[in-house]
Amino acid sequence: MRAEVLLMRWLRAQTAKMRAAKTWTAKVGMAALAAGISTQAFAQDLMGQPTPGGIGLQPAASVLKHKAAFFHNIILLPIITVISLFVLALLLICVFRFNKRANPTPAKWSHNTLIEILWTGLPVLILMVIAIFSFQLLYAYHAFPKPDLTIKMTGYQWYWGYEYPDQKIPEYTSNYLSEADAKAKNVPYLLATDHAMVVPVHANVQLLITGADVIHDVGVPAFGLKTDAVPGKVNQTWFNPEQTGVYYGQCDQLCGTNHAFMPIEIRVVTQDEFNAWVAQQHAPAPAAAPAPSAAPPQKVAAAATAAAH
Ligand SMILES: [Cu+2]
Repeated sequence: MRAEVLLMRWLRAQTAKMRAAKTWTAKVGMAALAAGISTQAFAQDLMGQPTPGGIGLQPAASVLKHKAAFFHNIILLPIITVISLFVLALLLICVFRFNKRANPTPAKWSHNTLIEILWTGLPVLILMVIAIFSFQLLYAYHAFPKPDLTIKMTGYQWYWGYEYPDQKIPEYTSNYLSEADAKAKNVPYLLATDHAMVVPVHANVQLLITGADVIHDVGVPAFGLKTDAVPGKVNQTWFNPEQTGVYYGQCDQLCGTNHAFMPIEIRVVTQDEFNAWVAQQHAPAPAAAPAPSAAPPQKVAAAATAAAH
């Protein structure tokens, strides 16, 4: 944290100096530094939701996401960067050393066995390295641990339904909050919902995912989830939330006009809070379906909104 503050101060001082200089190179440098400063300003990514101006992946809140972030940040990104710089260097060499002026009489030879072996062999090796880590990640996604909780998740045009078969909680629907409601509750519009999915922290949550009408997709970046909800088929995925909080996701498969209006809100609570929430679901009406700490809108109201869509 301290180092970040010092770095920002230094960047600001440099920007001021360059502004004073006013040369062409100074202007380019200034733009780069300004970009650096704005990245610094947004470096603190929000947990469970997108950060304005943020770059990179959302912070991880489950083991799968940690693995996915490692694969992206440590394996793929460096390889892509090195390859891009290498190709750029080759291009620049061609442009500057072998143009008509610099190289008026080109060599006549063609074919070089060593280089041909290298440019076939090296890419194969690089792909094999990527494949090893890629398959590890794929296996991790499919190594389902013994579930502590099972939730059936159904995608509808355009909202989600959550059912807890083992807790005998029948399906309730989850709709996005209007802009006014979201503002009033100080929650992100088009991410917050009226009825969140509620899960206990440190539990293996098994999601059984299906679609009721067209193909939807469960995308929750903080947990590394991205699984299609296909009509007539049940797909399975899992996550184990590492800390309590609210995590937002969206439908990740273009599913019709209101595709952007079916967010996913997952509320991770303590085991006690979860038990209390389950008990509340079984309480006689009218105190139906309030998520902890969220204002308790009625199940009936949600169903009505859903029907209106
Ligand atoms: Cu959808």
